Amino acid sequence: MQLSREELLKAYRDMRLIRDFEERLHVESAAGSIPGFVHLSAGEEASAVGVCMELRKTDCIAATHRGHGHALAKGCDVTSMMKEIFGRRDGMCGGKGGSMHIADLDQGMMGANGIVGGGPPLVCGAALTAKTLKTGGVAVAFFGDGASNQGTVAEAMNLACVWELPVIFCLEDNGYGEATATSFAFRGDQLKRAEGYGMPAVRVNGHDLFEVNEAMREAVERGRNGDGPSFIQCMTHRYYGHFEGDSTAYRAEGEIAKVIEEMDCMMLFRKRVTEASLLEPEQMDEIDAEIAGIIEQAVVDAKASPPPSAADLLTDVYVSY
Ligand SMILES: Cc1ncc(C[n+]2csc(CCOP(=O)(O)OP(=O)(O)O)c2C)c(N)n1
Ligand SMILES: [Mg+2]
Repeated sequence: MQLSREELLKAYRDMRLIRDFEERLHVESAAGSIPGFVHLSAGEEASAVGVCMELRKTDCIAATHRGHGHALAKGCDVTSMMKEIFGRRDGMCGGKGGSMHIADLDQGMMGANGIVGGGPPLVCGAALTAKTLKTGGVAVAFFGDGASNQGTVAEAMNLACVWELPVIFCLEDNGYGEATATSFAFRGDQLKRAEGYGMPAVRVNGHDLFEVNEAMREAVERGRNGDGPSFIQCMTHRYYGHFEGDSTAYRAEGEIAKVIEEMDCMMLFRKRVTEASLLEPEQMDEIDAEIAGIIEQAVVDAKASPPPSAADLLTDVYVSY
């Protein structure tokens, strides 16, 4: 099915927003402005956006430790996220969570997660709620190739199949878990593994928004129709190190430069929509300029925002119902 002009513009805008957000954090992190660990998802925009553009606000996602892109694609506020990552009191979680704990339940963003493989069990809960209340909602778990070998992921997949939950398992396979190449950690076939639990599984080019989106449309339809979970393996690459400060000595020389030149998701998208006369280059240039301004302002606002006070340490300790 053809995406509308509005959907295409929104998809490009969201990918640009994530790319600029991450590139700016790369600079700010090197300058020492950001406390704590930062994991960037630049290069992986097409999977976050291609998946989230099919979701309603009330659908839930669980992200990973590399979760900025997922949060932005799900509709989380840019400035509030920037403030959170800078550890400021007005941040999305009061400046107490930082990059790896961004969450906004109003947007269906259940959280980034410092626990690798922590997301899939969480979304089973959200999906069970949707199924029980018959809302027609779905829930998405983003997780990495490293996480895919965690017991939590296996259990979540099995449970989702047995209970026929409307879960979409989105594996972002970027070829590495920290410094370990996937071939050192896994010898099987991800699709066969997912199919073994009893759900349909598909592998897509994670740099191609259209391929990701098509797979997601089918998966969402299954979920909303009560036909249970689905698995999508997005083959992708992260452009920066595992974390900011990583020397990436484990990469071959020129490995990422080649990916950027040959299959960058923004480049592929622009080529596809201009060749097919779906969008004008100028429309995308305008978006680029608009997003550059938004990111600049978000950083200015984050730097001007106060840090949490000592008294804030004693709040958010217990949940109040
Ligand atoms: C339960 C758990 N084990 C180990 C770690 C340390 N750790 C953090 S990120 C990471 C690699 C994750 O790789 P992958 O799932 O492929 O995600 P990617 O970083 O490639 O996006 C590991 C082992 C952790 N945070 N949690
Ligand atoms: Mg990985």
